[in-house]
Amino acid sequence: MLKNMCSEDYIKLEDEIGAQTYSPLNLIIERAEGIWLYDINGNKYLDCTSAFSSVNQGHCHPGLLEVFIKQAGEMTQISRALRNTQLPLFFKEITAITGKEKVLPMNTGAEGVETAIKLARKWAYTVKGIEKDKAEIIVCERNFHGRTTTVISFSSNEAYKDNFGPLTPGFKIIPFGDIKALENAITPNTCAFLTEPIQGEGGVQVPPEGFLKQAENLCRENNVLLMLDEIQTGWGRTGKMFAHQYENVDPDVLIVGKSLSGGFYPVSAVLADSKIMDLFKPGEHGSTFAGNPLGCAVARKAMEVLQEENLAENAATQGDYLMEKLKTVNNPHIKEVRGKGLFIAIELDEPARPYCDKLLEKGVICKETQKNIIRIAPPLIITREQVDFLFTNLQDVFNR
Ligand code: IF1
Repeated sequence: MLKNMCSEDYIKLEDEIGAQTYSPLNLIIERAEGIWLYDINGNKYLDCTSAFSSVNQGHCHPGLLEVFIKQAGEMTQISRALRNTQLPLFFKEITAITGKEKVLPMNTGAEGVETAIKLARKWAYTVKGIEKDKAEIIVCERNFHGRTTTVISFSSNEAYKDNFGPLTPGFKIIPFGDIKALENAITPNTCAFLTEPIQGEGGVQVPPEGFLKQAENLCRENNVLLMLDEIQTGWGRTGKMFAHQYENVDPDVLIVGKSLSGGFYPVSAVLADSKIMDLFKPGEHGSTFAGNPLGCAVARKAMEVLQEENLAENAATQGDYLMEKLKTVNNPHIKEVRGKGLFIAIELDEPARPYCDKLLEKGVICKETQKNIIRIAPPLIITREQVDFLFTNLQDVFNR
């Protein structure tokens, strides 16, 4: 670190040398703990982003730190060319918590989605009997599943695709939550329906009650795999361990990431039962760091923390409480308050960024999405009094 660097020095350095793929808030954070972030000027902020929902357990969870340090001192990465003491235990624990028979570990969410697409296509050709290279996957408008070239190929956001062609074919887009559209989109070549149970980047879009269960039934009737991306909705965020549990849905393929490691290490995974996962043969898929012992050790502890601290239940309790209070805010620019658990959005009829800037002045960090939506997703450890602090500031900003 250059001696006595000020905010401007950090910003200048980052912006001069880094690819400009984000427009971050001009805060230089130097410490994070629990629900709090601290900048280099000694200011303290309540983090309502949870680092894109990757620290549901709270920043720098002490139990995770202890496991991270211990494992880092013994063995961090040895590749899947060898076996290690952490991987099978991670496999046992993540299949138990998700209720699926088999698991394929990866690193990022996008890699998990890519893995699921490969699995669905292999199932299409070797099990369903779809003609080679004709398999179709149905996805939803306003989906967000990652930034790789195949994944952006099925984005409905032109800005995510423009200048990145040629795009990967084999995807159909339907309106999110529209069961009739899903039924009409299914053809004999359809191998899977891929969706987020609640769309995150799309603006915390909650589908109509029963949509997921109807989609599951349609998929079963038409021999189509239901693949759920719970990378953001998973790990307690919506008030249950997984959002699909609200409708007692059992996806054929489940994709998880983000808070699977509590923010200590990129860990993602694809889960499915044997009849699907066993289609992958040695040499057909992999990744240098996937399944590494450090990531596995942290992920095991991250899942344990979620369960031992009842964080899904806390998300339900505090989220319901906050949602009810937000619905009492009387501001003509608020179009809707929606969400589940601590996955909440305030939709406005005007840009959201000015509201986020005012919240920042009050020590609350919220991120806008889709320009007019404020997303509120604090770590799931938030207490009732901290929710009251958050609400008081939201109320002040909306009552100006
Ligand atoms: C960015 C936010 C978005 C995701 C779902 C897969 C992935 C993500 C449902 C890919 C990633 C991140 C990526 C980040 C913005 C952020 C985000 F809502 F969480 F804020 F986009 F919606 N499926 N979401 O939400 O996982 O490869 O990133 O590990 O790219 O700007 P990844």
